[in-house]
Amino acid sequence: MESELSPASILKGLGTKFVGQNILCYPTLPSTMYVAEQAAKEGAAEGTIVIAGEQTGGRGRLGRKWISPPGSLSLSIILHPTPIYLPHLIMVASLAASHSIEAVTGLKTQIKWPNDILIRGKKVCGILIQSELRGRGVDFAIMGIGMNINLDPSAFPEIASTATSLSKERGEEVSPLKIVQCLLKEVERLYLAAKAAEPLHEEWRQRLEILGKVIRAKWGDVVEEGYAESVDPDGSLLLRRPDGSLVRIVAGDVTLRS
Ligand code: BT5
Repeated sequence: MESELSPASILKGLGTKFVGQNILCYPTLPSTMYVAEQAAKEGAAEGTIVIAGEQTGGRGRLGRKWISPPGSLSLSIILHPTPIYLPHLIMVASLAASHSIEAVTGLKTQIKWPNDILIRGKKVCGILIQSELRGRGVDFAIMGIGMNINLDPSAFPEIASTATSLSKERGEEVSPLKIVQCLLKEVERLYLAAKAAEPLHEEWRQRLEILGKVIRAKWGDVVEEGYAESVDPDGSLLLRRPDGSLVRIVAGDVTLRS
C-alpha cells in the first residue's frame, strides 16, 4: 500500500456516514481479518476498517492462502448485519469492488460466483466474509476484500497464470486512494440498500460470468455438474442437473466445463 494511503488521506472527502469513519491502518499485518475480529470483539463501531500495506498470512476461503504483497489492497470492514442480511454481504462486497474498479480505471469486470472479481477472465479481487454468531443473532461480520492494484502477478508463481492486477490491465499505476474511497462509499451505499430491502441480486446476476453455462460446482466432498441457471435473492446458485432436477448451492467453487 503506497504512502498516499493514510487515515487522514482516506477520510478527506470520503463523506460516508460510518464505513471508513474509524480507520486502523498498518504497514504490515499477518491478516487484517484477525485484527478486525479483535477490534469487533472489543466493541469497535460498525464501519471500522482495518487496512494493511501488505499481509504476511493473508487468508482466502477454506484455509486457502491470499497473496498480498506491497501494491495490493488488504481491507477488512466490521459490520453488524441482522441474520437475514448476512448472505447479502457477498453481493454488497463484490458489486462494490466491481463498481469501484470500473469507476476508477474504466476496466470492465465480471463476477465469478460466489466471490471472485475477474478482468478478462483473471482474478483481480477476492472476498472473504466471516461472521460471529451469538444466539440467534449476528454479533458481527467482517467483510474482507483483497485487490491486486499495483503489482505484477507474474512475480508470484502460484497465481501467475490465473491472476491479474489493475496496473497490469491499465498499463500504468492506479491510485489506491481513489480505489479505497470509492470502495468504502459503495460498500456503505449497497449495504444500506440491502438493509432497506432493495434487491441487489438482479445486478449481481447480470454480472455473473457462469450463468447459462455448464459448470462443475464443488463444496466439501460433493461435486455437482450441470447448467448454471440462476441465483436466488440470497445469492445461492441454482444448478440444473442433467436429470432435470434443480439443486441450490449456497457456497463452493465452480469451474466451467467445455
Ligand atoms: C478469496 O478466497 O478469494 C478471498 C480473499 C480475501 C482476501 C482478503 S485481503 C483482506 C482480508 N484479509 C485476509 O487475510 N483475507 C482478506 P478464495 O476464493 O479461497 O481464493 C483463494 C485462491 O485465490 C488461492 O487459492 C489462489 O489460487 C488465489 N489467489 C491467492 N492470492 C491471490 C491474488 N493476490 N490474486 C489473485 N488470486 C489469488
